[in-house]
Amino acid sequence: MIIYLFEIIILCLYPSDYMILRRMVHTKCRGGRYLFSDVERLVFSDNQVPWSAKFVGYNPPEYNSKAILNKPWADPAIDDPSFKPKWNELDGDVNRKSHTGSYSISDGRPLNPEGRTGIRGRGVLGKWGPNHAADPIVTRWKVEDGVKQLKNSKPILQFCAIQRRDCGQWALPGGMVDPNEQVSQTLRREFLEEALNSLEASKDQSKKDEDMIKRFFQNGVVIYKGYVDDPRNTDNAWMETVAINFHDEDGKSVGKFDLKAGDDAQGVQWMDVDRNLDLYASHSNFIQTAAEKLNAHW
Ligand code: RP5
Repeated sequence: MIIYLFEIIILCLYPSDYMILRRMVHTKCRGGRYLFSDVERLVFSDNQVPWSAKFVGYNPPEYNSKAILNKPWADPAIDDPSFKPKWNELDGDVNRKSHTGSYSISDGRPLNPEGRTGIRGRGVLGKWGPNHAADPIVTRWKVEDGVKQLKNSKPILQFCAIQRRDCGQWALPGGMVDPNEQVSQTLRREFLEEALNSLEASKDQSKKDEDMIKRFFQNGVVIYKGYVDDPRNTDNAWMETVAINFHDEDGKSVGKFDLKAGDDAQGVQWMDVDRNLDLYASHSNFIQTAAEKLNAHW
């Protein structure tokens, strides 16, 4: 009740601070050097994040990585005369709609729906505007000698974590939704590639894994759909995801599989779920929601 009253007071007195309180985003894509570059993000205070907040002379540096130029999965440069994107729409094979609703366009560029990031351009991201991903949260209970392990009287959940090759951080085995791909396909493909190394498995093994994952991934619970606080986000390009929990209650399907890192992952493990997790982007928040839904220790 006290927290509720506090929120109402902040909402009435300081609307832009209230937005920050509710969203808790833009911590990982603000300040410091932009990934794989020597460009420093412009530094500013939390209440200057929303576009609605006044920021006289806001003029952040521009960064567009050369590594994505002419890649088949990437958009052309924003000023390429042949580039005529349909913002906020399904643009041919490319989904330019945002889970967050309609985003604004300013000077011909999409504007990050969660506000300023201190850098313009699209950084290392392939698409201007939303870049869509999908994250499988594969969980099982922590069991030792046949006994479910508890902490503070609640069972300990474990999830399948991968170590990202690009930054070394632990994360969910998610990935980008390919053009024309269904989210359900992306979830299966990314899990097979990153956590079961399907790209290097024998044909037989691959087939077995695929069948098992197809069955196991039939019943998922949507944990999150929306904007991701990803360190690659800029003022004009950002990550969005759909995170789905697939839980192996008795540990007899995916839970008993030997995990093997592959593709963009350099490590993989069953990781204990706990509030001290420090994962890539907003992944700790997704895990917290999954733990709460399963009434697990957090
Ligand atoms: C995050 O980036 C998403 O939550 C997803 O886990 C990931 C997708 O990007 P890549 O792993 O393909 O680089 O924002």
